Amino acid sequence: MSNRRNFIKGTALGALGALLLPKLSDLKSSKKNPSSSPGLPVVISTWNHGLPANDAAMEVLMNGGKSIDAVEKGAMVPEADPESMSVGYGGLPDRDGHLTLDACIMDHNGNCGAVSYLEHIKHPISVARKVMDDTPHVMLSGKGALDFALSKGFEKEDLLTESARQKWQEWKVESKYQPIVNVENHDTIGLLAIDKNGDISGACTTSGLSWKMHGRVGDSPIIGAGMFVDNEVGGCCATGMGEAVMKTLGSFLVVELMRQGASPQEACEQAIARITKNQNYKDMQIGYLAINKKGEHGAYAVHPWFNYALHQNGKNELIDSPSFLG
Ligand code: SD4
Repeated sequence: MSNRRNFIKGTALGALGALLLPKLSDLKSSKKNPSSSPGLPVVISTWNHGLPANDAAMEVLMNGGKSIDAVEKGAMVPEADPESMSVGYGGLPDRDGHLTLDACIMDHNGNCGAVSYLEHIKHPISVARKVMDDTPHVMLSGKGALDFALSKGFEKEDLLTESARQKWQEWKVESKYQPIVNVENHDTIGLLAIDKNGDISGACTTSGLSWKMHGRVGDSPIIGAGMFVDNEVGGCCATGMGEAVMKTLGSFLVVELMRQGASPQEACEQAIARITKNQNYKDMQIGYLAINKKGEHGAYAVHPWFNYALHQNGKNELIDSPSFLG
C-alpha cells in the first residue's frame, strides 16, 4: 500500500506540482514574518480552540510519542467540546438539520485517511485514522463511513446539541443560503505537529460550513486541500471557505512552494494570492497555517481576524495572523 502511495506521490502529484508552481524568483517577499525561533517538538493549530488541542498534542510529544498520535489526540479535544460550534459534537448542522462531519489525517510516511459526510460519530478524526490504518483506502463517506465506524466499535450518538438545534431553528426563519464571513461559520481545527524524531503529521476536522446544502463536503477531508504533509518539506492546513481552498488545492500548494524554497510565511501568502487573484474574496475568509521541517511556521489569511495557537519552546500562545486585507 505505502509503495503505491509513494509512487503516486512521486509521479502524478510531483508532475502536477511542477506545472502549477511559480518560479522561486516570482515569490514576493513576505510583508510580515511571524516565524519564531524554531524548536522541536512543536504543535501548531488553527483558532483559539487550538490552545487546549495543542496541550493535549504536546503531552503526547513530550512523552516521546509520535506526531500522528499527537495530532489525533489534539483534534479530539474540540471534537468533544460542545462549545466548539464548527467541530464534532455541538457543531452547527446543514440547512436540513443534519450534522455532517469531515476529517482527515496524514503521517510522516505519506499515509493518510479521511471521512466525509459522516453523521453520529463524535470523533471523525479517529475514524479517519482507522481508515488509514485498517483499510487499503484513503476516504470513506456517508453511510459507508458510519457503518465502518460502527464496525470498529465507535458509538452512534446524537451530536446535535440543544443550542445548535436552536440556532438552526432561528436560521430557518429566513433560511438565507449565503455563507458569509464570520467567526462562527469558519472554525475548523487543523493541527500540524513535529515530534522529537523530526517527523511531521497533520490532522483536520470540522462540521463544515453551517447551513450548507445537504450533501456538501468541503476542503477539510480532502488530502492536499484542507491539509497536507510531506516529511521532507513540512505541512499545511486550511480553514475558511472550503470551496476556495479546493479550487486551488491550497495545502498541497503551500507545501510544494516550500519545497521550492519558500518560507512557510511566503508560501501561505502565495496560496492566498492564488485565491484573491481570481475569486471574489471580499465575502469569504480563508486562512493557511504552515510549518517547515525546521519547525519554522507561517500563517496568512484573507481577512484580519484569523488566529492560531503555537506550542513551541515550552510556551502555548495564541497569535494573530497577518492578512491580505489588513
Ligand atoms: C469547510 N473549511 O467546510 C471548512 C470550514 C471551515 O473553519 O474551515 N471552518 O469549508
